[in-house]
Amino acid sequence: MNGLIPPRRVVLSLGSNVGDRMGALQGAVDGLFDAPGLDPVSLSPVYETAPVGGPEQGPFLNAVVTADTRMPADVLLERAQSVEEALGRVRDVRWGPRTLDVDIIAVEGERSDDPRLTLPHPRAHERAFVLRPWSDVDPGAEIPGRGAVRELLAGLADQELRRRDDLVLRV
Ligand code: GSY
Repeated sequence: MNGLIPPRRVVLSLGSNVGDRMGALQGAVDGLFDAPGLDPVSLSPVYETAPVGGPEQGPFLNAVVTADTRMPADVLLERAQSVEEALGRVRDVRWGPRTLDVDIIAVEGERSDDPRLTLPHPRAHERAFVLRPWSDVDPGAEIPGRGAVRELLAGLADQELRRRDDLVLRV
């Protein structure tokens, strides 16, 4: 061993429902991959989704990104948060409208109860806006302790989402 963490597959969820939503998602992709240490594997289609939880608010654009990295999960969290801040994220209301959310959904082989970064994400299994784009890019994906993403998604048919083929994210 050379002391390096071997590369691990990570899954990130992007969401925006304020201002230039597509600009925020593309800005997140640019910010995540501009710095070294995170190698893109796939970008999902973009979905227009009805808000889940929180106060009354406008529809989101959501997408999922998968990547490989040797970064420890806490360093990845710092990257995600600095991208949110760079895109002008203001955190006013819990579960309220936001210019950009970059959530770490899963880090291969890692489970954590740390409230700063719980892995896998504690609510991913009940959110179609995460599971649908994730299953597009990795149809065999599983959430440790929860089950197959495709099966979890089948139980969430009441959550509205519409694929936006006119909007395409690029690395
Ligand atoms: O945690 C992500 C922020 N968020 C979203 C979201 O991204 N999309 C939808 N559809 N609903 C949401 N509720 C919250 S909180």
